[in-house]
Amino acid sequence: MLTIYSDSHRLQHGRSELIDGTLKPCFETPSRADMVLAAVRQRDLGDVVHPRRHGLEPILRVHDEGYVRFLETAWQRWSEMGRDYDALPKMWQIRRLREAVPEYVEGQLCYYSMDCGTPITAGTWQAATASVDVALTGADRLIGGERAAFALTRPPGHHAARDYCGGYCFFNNAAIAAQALRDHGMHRVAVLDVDYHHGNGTQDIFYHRSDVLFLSIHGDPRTEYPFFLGFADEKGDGEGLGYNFNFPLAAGSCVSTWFFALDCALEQIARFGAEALVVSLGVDTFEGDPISRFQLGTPDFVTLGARLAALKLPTLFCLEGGYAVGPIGDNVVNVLAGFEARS
Ligand code: 6XA
Ligand code: ZN
Repeated sequence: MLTIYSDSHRLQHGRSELIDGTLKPCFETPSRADMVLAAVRQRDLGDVVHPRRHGLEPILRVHDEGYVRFLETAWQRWSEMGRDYDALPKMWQIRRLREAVPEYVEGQLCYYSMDCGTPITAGTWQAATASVDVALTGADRLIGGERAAFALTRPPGHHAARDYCGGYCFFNNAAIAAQALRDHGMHRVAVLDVDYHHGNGTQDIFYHRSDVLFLSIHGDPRTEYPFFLGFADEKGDGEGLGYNFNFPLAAGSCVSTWFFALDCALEQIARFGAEALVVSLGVDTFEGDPISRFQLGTPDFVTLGARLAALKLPTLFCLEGGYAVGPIGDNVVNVLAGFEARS
C-alpha cells in the first residue's frame, strides 16, 4: 500500500496542553509520526511519496472561511503581542454570551477553539495545511483507481469541525478528503472513525448530508472526551437523518464488544452503497494507550484491517490518535497489512 508523508508535520510541536489542572507536555508529538513512518519502511508496506500541494480551495469546501483566515494569521498576531509561548484559549463563547466573532486575536482564539489542548504554534499553519495535502494526495490516488492508500496525517483532524479546532486537530483531513472524493465523481462516501474518541468534527461537517455517511466507534462521551457529542441518539438532521451512526462503548469495554460494534458499522456501510471509504484511523483503542481505555492488543489491529478489506471498497486511511508511541507503528501498520492481506 502506498503511504503519503510530509516532513512538515514536525512544524507542529506544541509545548503543553492543560491536563488535570496543570500544563503538561502534549501527548500529541512529532515522534508519533516518526514511529509510524519507521514501521511502514521496516515492514515494507510499499512506496512512500510526498504530497502534492492542493491550495486552500478543497479546505474551504469543508471549513468556514473566517476560521481558515484565523488559523492562517493566528500565530503572527499572537506573537506580535509579545508572546512567544504556544497560543491556548482561556475562555469559551458559551451559553448566553455574545455570539459575534471577536476582533482581537485572543478573543478569536477562544471563539475558534473547542478545548485547551490544541496549541497553535509558529509552525501550525504549515503543518496543518501539509497534513491536508497528505490526505488529498491519498484521495487523488483513489480517484485514479488505486484500491487503497495510507495518508500519514499529522496533525490529526477528526475533532476539527467547520469552524473550530480541538483535540490536537486544526483541519479535518478525513472530511476534506471525503469531500474531494465527492467532488471528483464518487457519489456516496462513507467515513468510518475507529479512534477511541468520537469524531465530533467530522460529524459536525456532514450532519445534514445524505451523500456522506459518518460512523464512529468510541468511548462513551458520558465519561470520555469530547463529552458533548458522540451519543447514540445523534442520527443526522434534515437530509442527513439516518446517515450518522454513533457507537459509544463504555470505557474499559472488551475486544469482542468493540468488534461487534465494528460489524454493525460495516453492515451500515454496505447497506448505504458507499463507493469509497475513508477511515479515521486512530489506534488509541490500544490496551496500552496512556489517555484511553479500550483493550485492543497489537494483533487485533490486523483483524480490523482484514474486516475493513471485506467491504471491497476503495479505501483511504487517515491517521488520527494513538499515544503509546513505542507500539504505534506496529499497531497502525498491522491495520494496513491486515487490509492488504485480504485485498
Ligand atoms: C484531551 C484529549 C484529546 C484527545 C485527542 C484524541 N487533551 N482524539 O486522541 O482522537
Ligand atoms: Zn483519539
